[in-house]
Amino acid sequence: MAPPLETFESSADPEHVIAAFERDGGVIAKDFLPPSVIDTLVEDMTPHIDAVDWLNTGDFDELGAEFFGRKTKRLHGLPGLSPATSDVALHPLFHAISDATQSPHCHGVKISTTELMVLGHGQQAQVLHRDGDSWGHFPTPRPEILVSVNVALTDFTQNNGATVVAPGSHKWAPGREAEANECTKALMPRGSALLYSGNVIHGGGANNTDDIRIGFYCGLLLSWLRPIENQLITTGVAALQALPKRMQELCGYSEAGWDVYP
Ligand SMILES: O=C(O)CCC(=O)C(=O)O
Repeated sequence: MAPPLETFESSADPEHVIAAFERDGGVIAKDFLPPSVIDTLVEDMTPHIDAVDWLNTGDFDELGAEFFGRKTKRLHGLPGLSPATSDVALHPLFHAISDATQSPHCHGVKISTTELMVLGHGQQAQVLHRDGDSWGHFPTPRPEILVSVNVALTDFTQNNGATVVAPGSHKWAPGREAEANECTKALMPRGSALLYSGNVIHGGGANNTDDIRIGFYCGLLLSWLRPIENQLITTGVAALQALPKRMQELCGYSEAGWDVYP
């Protein structure tokens, strides 16, 4: 196993967090959100989790089922399911990392997708991958097109599916794959968050417990790339209109792009 990702207090000097993020391709932020917000997110999401089946998000071929997980539930349109989604998407540390690593390449960012990732008993380890490969026209190593956060709504443990990360792999030459001894698990208590580069190799871990593991994902994408999720459809215009203005902009609910310019 590789050494663990560096863990910071969420109140740490962003410069130190950014330096570790740039070095390793990911960091863990302790107490990313207060317990009351985590409680609200869990409370708001639970009926929606209960309402869907495993592998709920599509009509998958074998490859898709394997990748998205036969014992995984995925929910989208999260701003419409919980207003506390804004606490994740607007988090100052998330934006400090995004600003530092993405602003050289754009005049703003948009949410690529919001996704609740619920791993159930028996979910196998996911194929390791780079999220940035969704915009595969850019060969690796490439600029920081996507900065992601995965907030632990449950503990992320050795056995319940903590995200597996290959530190440093955001800088690897194309074609290099991660060996097991080059990976580490993002072990973290509920309320903490994994912040990671769209270029770092990672994947959901195996859940060998009877409990579910819930990760709350949000990605910030260079504004000139097309988000994976269309929030106008998944969240819906009425719910978007109730959000703070900055959140609306991040969700693409704005008349045009110029209002995101500094
Ligand atoms: O579940 C996780 O921790 C990560 C999942 C993931 O990387 C993905 O679905 O792209």
